[in-house]
Amino acid sequence: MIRFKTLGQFIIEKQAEFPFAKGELSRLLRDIGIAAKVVNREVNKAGLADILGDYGACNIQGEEQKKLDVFADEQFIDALSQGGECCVVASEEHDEYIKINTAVSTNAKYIVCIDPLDGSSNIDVNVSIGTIFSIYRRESIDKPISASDILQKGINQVAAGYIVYGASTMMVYTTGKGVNGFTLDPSIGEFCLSHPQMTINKEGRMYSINEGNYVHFPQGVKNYIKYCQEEDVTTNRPYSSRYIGSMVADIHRNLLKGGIFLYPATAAYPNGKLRLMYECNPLAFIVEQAGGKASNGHARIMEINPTELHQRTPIFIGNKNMVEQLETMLAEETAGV
Ligand code: P6P
Repeated sequence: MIRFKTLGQFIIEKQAEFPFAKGELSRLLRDIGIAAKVVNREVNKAGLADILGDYGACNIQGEEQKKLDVFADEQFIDALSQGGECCVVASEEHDEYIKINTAVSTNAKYIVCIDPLDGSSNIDVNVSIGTIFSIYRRESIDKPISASDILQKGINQVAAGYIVYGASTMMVYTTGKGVNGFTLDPSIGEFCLSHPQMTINKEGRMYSINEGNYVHFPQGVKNYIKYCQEEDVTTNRPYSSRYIGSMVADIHRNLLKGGIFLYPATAAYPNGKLRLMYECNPLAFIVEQAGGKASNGHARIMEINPTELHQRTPIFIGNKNMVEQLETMLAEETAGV
């Protein structure tokens, strides 16, 4: 007897909340869950199989592709192509978006932006890594697919989620009606509902930032780091610094325990390092649905108007009060306070 509701059961149950749903989004989410299980199997044995080490090719980011990166990309694209509910996949691993030209997908109405394996530099040191996905509806099935179908603001997302391959493997997603987390039970090969209606812990006491870039941070960010480190019992400071270097793992921890994740502009990444379409927007959707906030320092992440597929943005995401404190300090810096 399975004690927990499986992902498949949950999706079908929730589908009823969408009166005009015909099951396409349900099937799309299930397709993603299937690919996640296949990727999870390979991630779990990465140290054994000959899939460690650099693949040799480089992606558009100029980052060497680890073999697991490429494997994960293939698995998600294959699952989405087979499923028939997705007409375009925009992946971190491909310079251009990919039109799914199978007979069943030509009229599919969903577009998936995906980072198949984020944090892949952590693979070889056995640190948690993740998949991040964002789902949009194409503008119209009556006209050929174009960039405007893909380059949509984050507020247009139909659904978003991540899979974190860690001590356990979890899939967390939202369709705009709250956030739910599913833990993979390897004994039955099913994602089971383990974290219903996730909300970000009200008392955020953790800040996540790569302080190695400190000298290049905007002064407002430096002021905020100092604020986090000051003694003040009335506001539970100093906070704790926690940084994994894998965005999904850092955000997942902050979602459960409360906290703020910061990736400002740096010398190496003057526009920020993290990508808007398949990292920041989906995680912003999830964190906002869990009661948090996601900003580029002065504007809502999900209101940013995309101009190119792999564009980057600074991101400050987590507890609303923590993000707003950071935004205040950035504004004071701009105003020369
Ligand atoms: P840094 C991983 O490479 C990644 O894209 C995110 O998962 C992570 O948050 C960030 O980069 C870490 O970047 O510069 O601190 O190593």
